[in-house]
Amino acid sequence: MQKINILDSHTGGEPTRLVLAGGPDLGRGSMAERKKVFKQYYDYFRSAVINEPRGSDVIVGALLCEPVEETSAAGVIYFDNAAFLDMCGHGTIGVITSLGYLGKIKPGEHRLETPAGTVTTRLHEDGRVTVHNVPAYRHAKDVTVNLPGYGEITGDIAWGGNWFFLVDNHGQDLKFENIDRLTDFTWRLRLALEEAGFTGAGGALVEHVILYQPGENGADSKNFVLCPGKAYDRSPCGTGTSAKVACLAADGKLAPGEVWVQESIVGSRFEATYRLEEDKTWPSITGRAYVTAESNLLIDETDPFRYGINYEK
Ligand code: PYC
Repeated sequence: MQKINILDSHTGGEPTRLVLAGGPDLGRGSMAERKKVFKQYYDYFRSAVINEPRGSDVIVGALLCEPVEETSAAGVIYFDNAAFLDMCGHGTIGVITSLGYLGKIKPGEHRLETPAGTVTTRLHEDGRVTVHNVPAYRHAKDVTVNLPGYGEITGDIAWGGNWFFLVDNHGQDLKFENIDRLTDFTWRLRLALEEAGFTGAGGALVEHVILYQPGENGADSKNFVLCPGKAYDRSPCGTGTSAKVACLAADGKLAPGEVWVQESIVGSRFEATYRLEEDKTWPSITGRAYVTAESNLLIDETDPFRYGINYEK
């Protein structure tokens, strides 16, 4: 019986499952190199930890790794129901909160190595976490795709640690009760974007889509975020909000240091700012996570669904 020690948390409603022990040995390379090994040889582990019958589509996994640099608190590789992620904002807030809960770190500054690069984080005394993310940038402005039944939809393609298509004018009403319709709309948009050949830098797949509308009660904006495996992000999405901040900065709509309050479809909020350094936009995202469970996952070799339903190893 294989045993996997985990700590679950949620950040603004979006779960993070931190794997503390029992994960695969990915070697001693950078997190980007270890992510490649993970993907090539241990994809079944990703599925076993995230997918039914142990998990659900909405969980984002985080494999805790020994860091390369002594100055880092840890390394981490993120994954979800469909794929591996280069970076995850809500996940980083969850990981730092979890490491604080375990007594492995104290309030203060902590570096975390991710496949997208090393991010600096701050665990605040009051439990909030700030993530100083990797640089974000807009790759393409005003990209238009034709969506059958809806007409032309225009948005920006931007990087915030993952690739995003960000859309302001979409004709949708961003309300919790419309989640099924919003999921269907954004999924079609993602497929249309791919079919039309629009990508991120180097031909990267744009696997997240975000719709925006003006916020209320102190929020600058409300969003709906479609994740790679068709689940929606319950949090405002840290890497997506980083991409948004980069677009706002590029349009001269947000000054360095100014706070952008991003609300999610479930009403949770992140505060975002950015600084300009070396001609780059460096976003910072602040949010709050809560630990929800400490447990062990068990993999029984005789269980036909041990790696997930419909998973072929
Ligand atoms: O917070 O960056 C994020 C994120 C990515 C996917 C789900 N959450």
